[in-house]
Amino acid sequence: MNATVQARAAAPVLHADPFTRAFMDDPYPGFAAMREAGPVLWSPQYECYVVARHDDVQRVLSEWQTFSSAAGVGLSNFNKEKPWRPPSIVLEADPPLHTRTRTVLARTMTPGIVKQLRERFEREAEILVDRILDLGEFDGVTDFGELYPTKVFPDALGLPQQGRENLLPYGSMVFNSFGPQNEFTQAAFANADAVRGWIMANCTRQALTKDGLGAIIYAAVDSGELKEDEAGMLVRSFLSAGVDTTCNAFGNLLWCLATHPDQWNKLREKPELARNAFEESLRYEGPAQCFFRTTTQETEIGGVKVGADEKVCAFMQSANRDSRRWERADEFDIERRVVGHMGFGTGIHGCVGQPIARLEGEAVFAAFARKVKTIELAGPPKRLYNNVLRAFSSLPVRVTRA
Ligand code: OVV
Repeated sequence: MNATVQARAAAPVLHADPFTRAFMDDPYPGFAAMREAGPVLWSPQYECYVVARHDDVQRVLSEWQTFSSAAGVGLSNFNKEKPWRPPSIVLEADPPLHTRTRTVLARTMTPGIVKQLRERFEREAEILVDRILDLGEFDGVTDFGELYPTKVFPDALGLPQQGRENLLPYGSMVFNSFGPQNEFTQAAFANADAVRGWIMANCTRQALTKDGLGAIIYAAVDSGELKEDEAGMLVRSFLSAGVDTTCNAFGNLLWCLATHPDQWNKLREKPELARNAFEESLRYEGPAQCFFRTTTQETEIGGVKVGADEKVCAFMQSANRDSRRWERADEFDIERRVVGHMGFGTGIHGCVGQPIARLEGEAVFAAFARKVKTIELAGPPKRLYNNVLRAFSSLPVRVTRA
């Protein structure tokens, strides 16, 4: 037995398959079992390590020197397998490349810019909530969760109106591709060429307006910080990471409110809790379940040896429910002190778009809290199966006006 094989054999075995419908229908018992089994597990099925406790997830996502992103942040190891698209120059990159690209992205999300966007985002939030109140009974995914982030964010970026229906299919391709090649990936890639073609064509300088966030990225070409094709790649990152995630976060929080009347009442009484309610929903039912890293050298996790060039899957959603870290981990509590959740990840790759995601969440759910009197499920929700995203495909909801 060589050292790698020996190390693998020393870790407790993960028997469950997290990338199945059965697991996704109710992942929490599976996550609890992972956390109980040890600080790090070995999945013989996927030939990767798995961490599921809060402290270990936090460490794997923070220690970028040991847990690299450059070989991809999905199961596929780019040192051994060809990526399906040119790797992201921010997500699938380590410093120093990551530092340079992230700096430019962060420039589009400053407090000053968020302040400028706020008025528009709040206006659109009112329109959205009025529309569902007119409907009375509506689908929390197609009439609510998907509508707002596919409008306000592309508008802010400066993306053309035409073809925006490609955004969610692209998100589905991107997030499924972080998992194994299975039925979900296959379905997501059914129309891949057309979707990818539209995305690439609309990341160019010519496609974008002169006054959006995209233009700020292209300004970094003019100042010599980026090459022209790198700017296009960073716009692609916005489109990959910024739409599907927020859509699903909205659906998930709506479900939380419809199924936790005590929390809904609290929010209705105090609409200023909207921001923290959104944050708590990212802990309790976060849209991004996991990301992978690749070890750059031999290391250990909780005393268990892990070899070099091994894939490690960090289950953020399990960290969010770890009772080692959270009191009443499985309770949805919109007044909870929720800092430290892993819904946005953490470390140098922690979500760069979180100021805009929070702005969207706060705008919509504050308007919701002010205008809605009652909310309840109007039928059984249906799950959307995605290797990395936790989401509904359908969420029948009934509301009445305040
Ligand atoms: C965080 C995230 C998710 C998906 C894609 C990307 C980033 C990207 O940079 O392409």
